Amino acid sequence: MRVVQLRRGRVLKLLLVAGISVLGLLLVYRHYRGPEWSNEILSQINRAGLVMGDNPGHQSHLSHPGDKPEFLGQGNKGNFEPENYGGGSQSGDNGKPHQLRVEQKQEEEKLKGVYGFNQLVSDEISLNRTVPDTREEECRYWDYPTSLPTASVILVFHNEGWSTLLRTVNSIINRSPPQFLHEVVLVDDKSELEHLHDKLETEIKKPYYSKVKLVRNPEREGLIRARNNGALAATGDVVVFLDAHCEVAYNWLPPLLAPIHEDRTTLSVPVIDGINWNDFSIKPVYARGSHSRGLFEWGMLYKEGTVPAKELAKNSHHSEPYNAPTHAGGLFAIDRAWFEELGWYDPGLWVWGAENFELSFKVWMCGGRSVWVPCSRVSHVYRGHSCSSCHSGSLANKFGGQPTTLRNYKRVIETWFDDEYKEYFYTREPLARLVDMGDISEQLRMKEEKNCKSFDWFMKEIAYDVFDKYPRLPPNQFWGELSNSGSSSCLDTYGRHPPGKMGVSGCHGYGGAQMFRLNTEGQLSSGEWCVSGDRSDNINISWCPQGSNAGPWQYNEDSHHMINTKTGKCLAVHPDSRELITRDCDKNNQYHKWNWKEVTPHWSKKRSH
Ligand SMILES: [Mn+2]
Repeated sequence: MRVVQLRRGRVLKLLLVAGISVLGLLLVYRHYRGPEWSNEILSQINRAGLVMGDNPGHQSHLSHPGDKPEFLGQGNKGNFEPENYGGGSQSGDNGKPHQLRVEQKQEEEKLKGVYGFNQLVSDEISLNRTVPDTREEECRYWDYPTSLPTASVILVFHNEGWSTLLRTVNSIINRSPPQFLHEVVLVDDKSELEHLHDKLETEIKKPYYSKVKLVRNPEREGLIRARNNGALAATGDVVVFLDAHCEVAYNWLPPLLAPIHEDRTTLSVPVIDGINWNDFSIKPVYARGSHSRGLFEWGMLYKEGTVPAKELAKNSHHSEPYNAPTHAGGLFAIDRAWFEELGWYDPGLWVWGAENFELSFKVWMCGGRSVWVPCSRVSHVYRGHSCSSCHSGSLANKFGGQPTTLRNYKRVIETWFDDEYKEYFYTREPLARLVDMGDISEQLRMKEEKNCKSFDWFMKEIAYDVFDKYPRLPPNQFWGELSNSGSSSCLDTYGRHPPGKMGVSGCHGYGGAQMFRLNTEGQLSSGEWCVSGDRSDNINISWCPQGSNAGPWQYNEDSHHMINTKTGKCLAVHPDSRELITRDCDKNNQYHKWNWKEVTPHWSKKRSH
């Protein structure tokens, strides 16, 4: 880890050098210990980090109960509102789309392939373009406390485009009250692209970027650990994580810091607007005036739902922050010391995935809260194109082909779920039982030590709307691959999404698109999708009915028939076309017979024994 730039006094610089040397040694030590990042090492790194953050008079920010934002009434502009919104006539100003010229087509396509979005369009848009004010009008009329905590905004990047990265930084510097913006910490997760080396270091030496500091991971860590590194290097009161291809909007920071100022155990989340990957226009993702909040289904896929009326009733204004069980993961703010108390992100999580749940669960269950903040807006580029620079590369080798996301889910549910709820996860993801999740004793110890509440409490008090969409799962009657006797092939979704047509293909034994479950209520599903049982011959992968686990399928272990009880017909394979069809059941026809077989993937624990 190398801190490339920090503008401080000479004494502080010396302290820094000492701190960094210790850090460097620890990182080398960690490097030789391999991928397991033990908490012991983490805490040592942290002590070194505190040397770096030894600002005179610096204390961690305390809660100020009752010191709340104040609504000034319609038409009375708040204390941190800008004079103007939007304006300007440069390319992309006001979040308008930008068009390229015909002769740029070749270069445009090349860069799309590298970055996953239209980098050439981004390069032609000013780094300090104006954006639309997508907030509800009420947001302009709030005064915020003037003694808010300071923020370290942390941007993790790997092979980020030049202009998208710097536009993120510019928007933060231009649109944050300087007294609250302590620093912008760039964490380079071992990028290969040329412009992110010397060129970037030279650029951020310009006085305009005096608050920007650059930390480089000595090896590729993935998003989760890279963020922990950023939080360790940060010296502000609050860490604000953003993706490195964002643009913050007008008066985004005070509303995000205010709930933390009031209660330091708050995790606050800005509302995301979309930056179009192709023309870089900025549009709201959510319908105007609507409020959403983060949920999950039992396979731990991130979901959102409309905020229940019960939550909104707790506020006197529609623009106020509201409780949310979880968040998408990319953008949020948390008090740095509280984050540390919670053990940062579980350092045993690999690469990407489940870290948003882990943090939300522990924040809520261990005495804090999480809110979404409608008056804090950040727009984000969603990639719309495959990209060569965003591949995991060396990361994949590092973890020996193990399913890192599934492993992360398992760590999180084994730490935070009660037994009853763990069963729902394993029902939804049977292969997770076979994953080696590593050691979670540190996480369990923290949970015990902080006397954290039960998951049942969390589900009943905070995430109760999860049940409306995703009720408690009944057990699987069968799971695995479903092979047809006549054709010797397996039921397959081909990885299609609803309402894609399903079929059969050669049985491969890896699960994936051939992995199915039949529950005790007749629902036949694959991942989060269901196998539809309509009257036509076409068997489709379709959306499961919301709020129900029921379905029409029944497997007869004697006849080996898979029967649709609505139509009374049997699932079958056409002997000639090899299409998936339904027919009147015939006990002598091998093409009407199916067998369930549990799969054992190559990475599973069972095999290695
Ligand atoms: Mn992103």
